[in-house]
Amino acid sequence: MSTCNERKNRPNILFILTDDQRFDTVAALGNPHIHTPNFDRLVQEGFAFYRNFCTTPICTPARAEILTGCTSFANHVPWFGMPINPKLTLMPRAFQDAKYHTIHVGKWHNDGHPDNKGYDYVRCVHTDNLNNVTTHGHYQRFQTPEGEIAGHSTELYTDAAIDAIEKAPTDKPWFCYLAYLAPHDPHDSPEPFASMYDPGNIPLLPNHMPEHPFDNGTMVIRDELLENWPREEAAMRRYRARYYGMISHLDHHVGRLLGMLTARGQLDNTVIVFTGDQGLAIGSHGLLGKENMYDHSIASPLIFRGPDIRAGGKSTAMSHHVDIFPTLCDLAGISRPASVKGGYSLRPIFDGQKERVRTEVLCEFYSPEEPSSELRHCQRAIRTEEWKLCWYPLIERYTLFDLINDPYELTDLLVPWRSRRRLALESGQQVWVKDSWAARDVRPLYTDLKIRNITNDLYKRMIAQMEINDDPLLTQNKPLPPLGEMSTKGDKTAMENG
Ligand SMILES: [Ca+2]
Repeated sequence: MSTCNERKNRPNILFILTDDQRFDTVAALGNPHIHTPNFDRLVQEGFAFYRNFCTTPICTPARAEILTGCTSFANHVPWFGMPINPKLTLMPRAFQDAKYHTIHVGKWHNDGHPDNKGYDYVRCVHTDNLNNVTTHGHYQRFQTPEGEIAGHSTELYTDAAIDAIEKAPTDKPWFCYLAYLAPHDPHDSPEPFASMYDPGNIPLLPNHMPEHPFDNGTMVIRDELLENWPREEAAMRRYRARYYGMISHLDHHVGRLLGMLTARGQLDNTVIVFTGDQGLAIGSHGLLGKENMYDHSIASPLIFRGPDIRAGGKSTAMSHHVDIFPTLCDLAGISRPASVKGGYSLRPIFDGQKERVRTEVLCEFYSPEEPSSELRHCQRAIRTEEWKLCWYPLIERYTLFDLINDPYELTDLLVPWRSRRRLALESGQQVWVKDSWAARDVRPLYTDLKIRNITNDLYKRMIAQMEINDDPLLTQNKPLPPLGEMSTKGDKTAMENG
């Protein structure tokens, strides 16, 4: 019985990470156009965060944030191919040190190999720098000690995770990091998922635009070149239908994992975490990829299910990838490594003791214009629960969005009011016009004074967060005040009148 009690106190951990999955691709979280019964079950039996953010919305940095519990600034991974700061303790190492049996299955995409990153058992590493994989899209072939395996990545990784869990030692808990390659492109799910969604029945996203209104510094990155400009409506419906097919296929295999845990009697002693590395535009704002500061790209779903986690709980509080590591330490009852500094345990939110753990999130993007050109800081954003201010240093432009009244980020409140008003009157509906934000003005209309106060407040918060994070842009090209120099007198007057 002592073993039983110990296991009860130290739950198994099944961490499910998907690739490029938007926050709004779970039916139970409000998308009536997608079929995700198993993700829905996790929502119903677990606790869901509506907006979970990363700092840098591409694979390698977002994964480094999860693995280290530190932001891209602290873990030194703002771009592909950069090694994680070696002073930081990785999540699998922390669980291995706490006598967990640690398993990695699937996509790695950080420096080195999971073989020497704190994992006891490793299978189906994509892309394996030990060269035991061949791949054509999602169809992969791996050499394993048990022989060759081949098939769709989602199916292979699920099989490998189930096998690894079934083989895990029974005298200690296990930690399984299962990183799917789906729903990343190419969107080649097998039938019946490939034809599950009729493009004609998929409505355009509310923030569909033929082209992004201005150059954000990352317009010709790989992901943006997968479809033509302007983004044609039929092409975007087709793209999304195939993407949704990938997600429903994933969901089916997550159902197999839940079935395996149930059959083994481990479902109620396992903490299941489901999240994605970052989102994807799939036509929103005229973009296809995730290399931007909009919520569709910086956010992922985040769901926890397990002992001591309130079933059916939901929170609109902002969470962050760097919160996952401390939350899992908390739920497993293991000590948090000293290097895990960027995040907060979300357990007080599960328990109803706190409504939020953070009041703002700083996001960034650092990329070359062309694959071989130099890296440049091209995007920054400060996001609160209500507002988002973005800074594009290459073109010295800001945008401001009201996330409560304009959750699709359609109306840049820093575009001169008359211009927006005229365009809305002319069009009579939400339409896109090059380098304008022609959405109908959200009501109530804002006064210049209110916009000024909010913008200046967000600017100060952005600079403060950049200082906390040692953002190199502060010394290279410090963001200018969005509305010109802020005088103390002007601010005071604004506050008094506001
Ligand atoms: Ca990704």
